[in-house]
Amino acid sequence: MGRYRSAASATVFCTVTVLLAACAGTGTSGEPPVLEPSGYAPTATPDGDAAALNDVNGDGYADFAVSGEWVRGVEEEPVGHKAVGYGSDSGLDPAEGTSFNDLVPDEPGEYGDGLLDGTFAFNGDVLEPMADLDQDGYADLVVIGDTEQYLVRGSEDGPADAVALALDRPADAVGDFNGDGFPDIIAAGRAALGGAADDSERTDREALHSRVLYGPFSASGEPAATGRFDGTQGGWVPVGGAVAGDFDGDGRDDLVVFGFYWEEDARFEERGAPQVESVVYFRGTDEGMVAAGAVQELSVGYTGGPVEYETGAAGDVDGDGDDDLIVPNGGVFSVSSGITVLYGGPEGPGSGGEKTEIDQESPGVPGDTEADDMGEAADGFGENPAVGDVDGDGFADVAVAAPGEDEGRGSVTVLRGGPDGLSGAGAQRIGLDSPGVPEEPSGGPGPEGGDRFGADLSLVDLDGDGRTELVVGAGGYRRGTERPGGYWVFTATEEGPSTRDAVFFAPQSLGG
Ligand SMILES: [Ca+2]
Ligand SMILES: [Ca+2]
Ligand SMILES: [Ca+2]
Ligand SMILES: [Ca+2]
Repeated sequence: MGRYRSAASATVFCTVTVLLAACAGTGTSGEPPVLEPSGYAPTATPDGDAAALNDVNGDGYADFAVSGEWVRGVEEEPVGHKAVGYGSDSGLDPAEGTSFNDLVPDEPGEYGDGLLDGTFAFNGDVLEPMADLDQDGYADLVVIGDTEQYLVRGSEDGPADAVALALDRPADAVGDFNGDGFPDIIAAGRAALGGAADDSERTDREALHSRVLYGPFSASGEPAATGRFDGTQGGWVPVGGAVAGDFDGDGRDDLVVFGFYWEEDARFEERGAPQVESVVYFRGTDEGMVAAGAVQELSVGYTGGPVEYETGAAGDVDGDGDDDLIVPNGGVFSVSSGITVLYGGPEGPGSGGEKTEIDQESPGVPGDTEADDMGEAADGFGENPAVGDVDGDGFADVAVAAPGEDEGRGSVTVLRGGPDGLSGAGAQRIGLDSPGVPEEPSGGPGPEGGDRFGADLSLVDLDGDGRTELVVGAGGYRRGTERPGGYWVFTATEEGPSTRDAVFFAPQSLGG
């Protein structure tokens, strides 16, 4: 995130997806870049700490949120579960979590349809990072719904209360978009709004514009100011997702918006739609979000067929001070077959040097490139990218999933950043079959599907040592006849995430 810069000579920035504690460290001239927070205006944190990103209970350690639904069996309603687990000097203790199911209304059915019986589905309806939006020293959670968004306020005891935000559409990203040091919220205009796709009679296309709620927020959820920008290209391009990061390195977060539309959609022709682009860059400025053109390497424009990209992640993998954009080479209608890294620069993503593409065949990338019964293309290598500094060298690293690998058992690969950007050199693969991973592989082929290890992924410094732990979710993880799903926390060492002393918990057991 743009405002997280070193107080010393190092010029490495953190991003919204790099968690605060990942930025902890001491910058010293002449040494490799070290990440240090000096970002959001100092607040009255209990321990005097300047920032509280992801620290929901204000104890100085970043925390982790679980959000999803569980279907126990046939004809049973899905049960939602939202909880926070807390970091500490020894990492995350699943027994200490707090659920906040009672603070926000359920949206039953939205994610439950199509779930396998007895499976856990991650629905990702809590925005990352968890930032201190009301500036009381505790990170807060933004819970996303179709038409209602909630600010769940942190406290010494974790999630304390929830207030509704004045936002009638799904929130997409948290970042400091106007550079005043206070985190803001953007709702770009998610596909749920309809847009061109299902609203042929709509005349008020301005109503489909993207919204910005500028912080700081009051205790009752009132933003300091609000703004709008045309993130939906006149309402014609519903949004599949958005990634925030300071791609031009000016200290304000920017936004890459991923369109969600079909080029073949007849309405584009019939109703006289303008030329549209699938992936667009918006620059954060003092005056609001300003359209700065298509992301050329990704945009399929008006004639490129169905949009292939879902969303990605942002982080400074080459340590030059500009956030870089990491995107799976796949999308809503196809599994990923690798990732593309577009380096940040003065003109945004793609203007900071030649792009990097990494797949399972790239030098240094370990793992199974043999096709199984479902075919190698079903691996989905590159999905769910997460950014953090796993080895504490000051360069952001990237974890990606291949949830379909090995007939659905799944795996996770950690790729290292460095002065030349992201590469396969030194990459690590972790799966349920890796030595030392607690709990045995349970899934595999068959109509019930596999574990899908890597279906959820985060890099977060839970023990505050400057290296981000790897947190992996597997929604299909089975115990006996049920699939409660599972999470594993792999502690980061100087060599990166280690399977030694890994912690396992079932998602719905966090916080009781
Ligand atoms: Ca904490
Ligand atoms: Ca707060
Ligand atoms: Ca910027
Ligand atoms: Ca960079």
